Amino acid sequence: MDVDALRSELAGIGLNAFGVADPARWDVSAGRERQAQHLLPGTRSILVFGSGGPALWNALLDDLRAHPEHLCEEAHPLDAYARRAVSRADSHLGGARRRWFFASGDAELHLDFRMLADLAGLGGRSRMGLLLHPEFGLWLGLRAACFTDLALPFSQRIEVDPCVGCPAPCITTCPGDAFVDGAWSVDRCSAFHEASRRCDSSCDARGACPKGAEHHYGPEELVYHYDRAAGRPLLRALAGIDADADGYEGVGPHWNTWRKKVDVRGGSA
Ligand code: B12
Ligand code: SF4
Ligand code: SF4
Repeated sequence: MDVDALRSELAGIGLNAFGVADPARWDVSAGRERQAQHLLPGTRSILVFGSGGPALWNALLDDLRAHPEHLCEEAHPLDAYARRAVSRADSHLGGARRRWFFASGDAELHLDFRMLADLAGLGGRSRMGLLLHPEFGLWLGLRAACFTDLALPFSQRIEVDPCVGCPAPCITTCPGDAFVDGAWSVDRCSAFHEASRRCDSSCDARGACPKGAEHHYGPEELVYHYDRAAGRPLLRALAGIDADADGYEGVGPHWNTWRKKVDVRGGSA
């Protein structure tokens, strides 16, 4: 078992943010069927992996140029790429008992990854409703978590509010009036998406955050994450893949229907 080798292999493809959460703290807030002892009896640590900045996207582009079938055969190629990388690197955990979960919208079982990453010390809770990482700011995706019986030292949680002292350009820049009492509201933001196409392919509020601004995603990656219908053809073009070869259309994010598709709580705590 070599957790450092696992970390370093995954960091090499852009899963460059890592922390270890205490399952006992997770169990306090997770719904009953999401509690560690239910997901993997004997869990002693939860490893959490995120991707900061554009590194994962760039690694995906390299992979698709070499293996176009990875785009053509996957509805969500970035998520699929992260899963493949995890399944290759998993052997570093040797005989440890473990169970992996992913943050993708089509995961079999949804866990609240913002909460997991918070417990694993990856960042603090921002006004944007996103986890704000000390280095990558809001430019952090959460990708995978491994519940394991390995006893590892837990990462230090970031208790301080990452937005303290900031004049909050996120709020003043937002064209959709999506903040209520200084915090992002999913319902206000979704209502604006319903009424206007202004935020179809980007979020000005997120883009205005000064923290980790140097890790801002590039324009193509932004379109891919915010507007899959436009982002998928763009990804095909970047990877040099013909539209006819691609078996999928880009779909999502589902601004107004996600509550019907995603349940990360799974019953009361
Ligand atoms: C459904 C979903 C959506 C829905 C609903 C969003 C929402 N806020 O819940 C829609 C489609 C609208 C959406 C939009 C976006 N999403 Co989204 N989404 C998800 C998904 C799949 C599940 C989230 C969910 O079920 N929420 C429902 C409940 C849990 O949410 P809630 O009650 O509002 O949230 C409570 C808890 O999260 C809790 N909480 C407890 N501990 C902590 C700790 C911290 C640090 C935070 C921030 C919150 C938190 O606080 C909230 C209020 O009580 C997750 C992946 C996952 N499995 O976690 C990604 C996820 C949350 N989304 C993400 C992102 C980046 C986005 C977008 C920017 C779009 C995009 N394409 O990139 C936008 C804007 C989101 C924003 N400003 O919050 C990232 C967040 C990364 C981060 N750094 O925090 C995630 C983790 C996906 C990923 N792979 O990284 N998303
Ligand atoms: S997507 Fe648009 S409405 Fe929603 S927070 Fe971002 S800028 Fe505001
Ligand atoms: S702009 Fe300022 S207040 Fe808004 S999320 Fe970033 S740090 Fe927080």
